[in-house]
Amino acid sequence: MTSALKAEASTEGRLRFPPDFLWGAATAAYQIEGAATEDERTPSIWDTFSATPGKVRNGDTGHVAADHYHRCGEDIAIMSDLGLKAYRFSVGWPRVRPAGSGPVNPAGMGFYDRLVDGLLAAGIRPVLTLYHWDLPQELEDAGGWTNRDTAYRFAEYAGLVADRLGDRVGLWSTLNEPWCSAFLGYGSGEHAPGRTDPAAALTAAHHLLLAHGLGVQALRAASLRADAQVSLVINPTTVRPVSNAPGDVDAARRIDGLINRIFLDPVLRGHYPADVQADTAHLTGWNFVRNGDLATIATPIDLLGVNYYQPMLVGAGEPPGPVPVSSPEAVRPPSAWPGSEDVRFLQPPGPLTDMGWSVDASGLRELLGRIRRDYGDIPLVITENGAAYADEPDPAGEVHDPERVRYLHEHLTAAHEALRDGVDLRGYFAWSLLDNFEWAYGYSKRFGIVHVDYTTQRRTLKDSAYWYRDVITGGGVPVT
Ligand code: IFM
Repeated sequence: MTSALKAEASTEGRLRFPPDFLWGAATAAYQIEGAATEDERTPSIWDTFSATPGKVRNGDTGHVAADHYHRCGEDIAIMSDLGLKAYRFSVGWPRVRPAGSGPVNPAGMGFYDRLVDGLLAAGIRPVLTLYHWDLPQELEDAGGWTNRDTAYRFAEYAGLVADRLGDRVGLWSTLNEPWCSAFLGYGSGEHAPGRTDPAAALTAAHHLLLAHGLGVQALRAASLRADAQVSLVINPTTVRPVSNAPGDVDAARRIDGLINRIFLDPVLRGHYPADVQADTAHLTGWNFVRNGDLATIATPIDLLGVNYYQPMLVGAGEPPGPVPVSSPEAVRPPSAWPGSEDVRFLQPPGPLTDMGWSVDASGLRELLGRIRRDYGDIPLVITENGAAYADEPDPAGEVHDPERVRYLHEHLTAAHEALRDGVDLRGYFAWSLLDNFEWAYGYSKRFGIVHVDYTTQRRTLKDSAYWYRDVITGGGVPVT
């Protein structure tokens, strides 16, 4: 039976999802673990970046974060209480292979070994991402993702983790959001390592893709479970032109190329989009692409992970009229978009989250449908979706977050619509399980469905966590 047929509205007023739908929540190593110098872990580019004055709000770092390294038992108990079927986490490369190459660090690997065993004991499926932005600093010192060699180091690391955890982890992702690693890390400099060179950003994007392809091959060569699935997680989005004027439509084409097709085309079709290469030809000759690379990058995957937060609205030139002014936090600086620096980013309609991101679930349904239409029936998982709001406990110690409940409700409804449209959607992961280190925003933004008091490390389930538990255990999303 197809997913579309299995997704039905129930008579009890709930949108029902397929019985084997993967209900989960996600985190990432640097954002929650802390213990940055323990057990032989060495610095990552995010340790260096966050220690650099002016790079992260309030000078925050991931040194302690949500102290998950020491509290993972408590956090698994919370997941269990929420009824989660799956937990998506990332492995810290500098923790398990401190210098980025060389021998495995038994203590660091031991942490993930215990985490995986703890999850399985609680009946929660581990979903492992190998790289969520914490490149070992030693590799950055050798050129980071602009150095082709980093892709080969990644593949070695992937094989080592798979050799150790492959008997128990069934769902693997190579990279999380390579767009951010490449274009925010090497283009706009908002993320580690903070470089601001558009050609370097494109070079990094290619080497990340190469790392993905080599990583898929290394995983398949390792002793994974027979039913293991391998995926890539990207952050594609729906890009809309502000009008049908040719300049605006062309701006949407260019941004769509740089955030969507630059990853989807090589991975799922085996070539780079010709228009993206033409748009950026004045910046780089693309001679970092070697014979055979695209075949490696297109090594088949079993699933595609989609992280969705908001759609984009773009135009060209001067505003044609009373177009709303972008929230300064809603869009990335032009330097994140090589070859499209003159594109105007506008505030899409809809309420805003605490990040200044617009709430528009129609963009999710449209995105999933578009991937299916343009790239075929590859199974999809929503590997991140969620919203930041300024939540704090009330005097009774409860955390009421009605905006997040509404956000999750609207986006899960859109996910259900996508299923009914025929999209082969296999799961949904709320971002995030816990409040955490939100990169350049430090601890100023709270994405968790579980509140973290960073002074006491006390965890408090927010209303959204109770709501999500009801969705998982109660048979679907309530129809309101
Ligand atoms: O916190 C991040 C996460 O690390 C990657 N995806 C987007 C989230 C919210 O910005």
